[in-house]
Amino acid sequence: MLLKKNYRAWIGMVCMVILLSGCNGETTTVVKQPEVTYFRLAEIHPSDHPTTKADREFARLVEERTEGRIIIKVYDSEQLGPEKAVLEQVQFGAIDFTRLSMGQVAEISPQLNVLQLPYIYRDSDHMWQVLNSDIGDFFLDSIEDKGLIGLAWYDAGARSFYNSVREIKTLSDLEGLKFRVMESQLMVEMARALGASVIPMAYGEVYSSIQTGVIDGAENNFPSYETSLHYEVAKYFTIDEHVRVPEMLIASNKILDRISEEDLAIIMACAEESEIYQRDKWRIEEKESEQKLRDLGIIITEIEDRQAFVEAVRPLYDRYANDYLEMVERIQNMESLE
Ligand code: GTR
Repeated sequence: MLLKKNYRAWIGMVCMVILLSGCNGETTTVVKQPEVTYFRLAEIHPSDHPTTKADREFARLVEERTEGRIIIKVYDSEQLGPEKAVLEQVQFGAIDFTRLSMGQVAEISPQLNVLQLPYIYRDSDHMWQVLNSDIGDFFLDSIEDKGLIGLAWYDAGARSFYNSVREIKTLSDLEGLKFRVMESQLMVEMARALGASVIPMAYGEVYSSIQTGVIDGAENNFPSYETSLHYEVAKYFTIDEHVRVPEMLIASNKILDRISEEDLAIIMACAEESEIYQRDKWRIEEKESEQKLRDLGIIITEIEDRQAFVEAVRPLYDRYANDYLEMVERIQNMESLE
């Protein structure tokens, strides 16, 4: 269809001036107010999370570039529900926009698992090199048959384990500990392959589940660990970086019933701009977050045997990317830009 390619299209006029001639021969000018279309964007993170800031920047750009004709209101902190339910509602069109972890979207579009295989990227620059290539475009467009419009990629750094019990230095330290993972089959199998016990659950339940001892810990990036306050109940953070899960800014294709192709093009351009904004913000705030956590006395441990982690999850490549093994090789061989 439409999408990425069309966004440089001409933007139509906003106001229509209708000249009416009165019976007495005088001319009256009536300015017809443009109609405003309101949309909702669902975000699970709180308002101080770097990704929520990028959602707001996206909404700001859309309002500015459509001269107020389209207003997107950002509902953060899971106000519109957990990610799994939000995804369903976006498919139905009950929610118009969302920013989701690709881990969630991969549950309905399993080809996306290729981009979240454990240790597939060497680092953040490598991941961005892939996301901004034809491979990234292919996967962003690949969710169209699920009623979704992939607008942009956002960064979510690398995910690592944290827990309330002990420092993790080697694979064997994970044994006997129970971790929450995202409601994603790949994430469940990945944590098991590393030797951990696993419970998939919604993000919003993690804090109390650690506090009450239902689980020993979870896994995430520094800004999420910090803004969710999970560090208050799980003070051992291990930098094992087992997976980088890109985030997706998504629209329901039901929005197409309410806006023109020209406005869709504007929205897509704003999404791309917000991607750059988010990536920059992420880079800065991820470091700030790590520093803040260190200052708070969180015990941050580097693993001793990264290669052992890499090898333990290797069998998942065949299970989750069997139809895409050539693409996986292309990804792995892609040079980082910086
Ligand atoms: C965060 C991600 C969220 C959500 C959360 C989780 O890093 O930004 O979209 O997936 O992790 O673990 O549920």
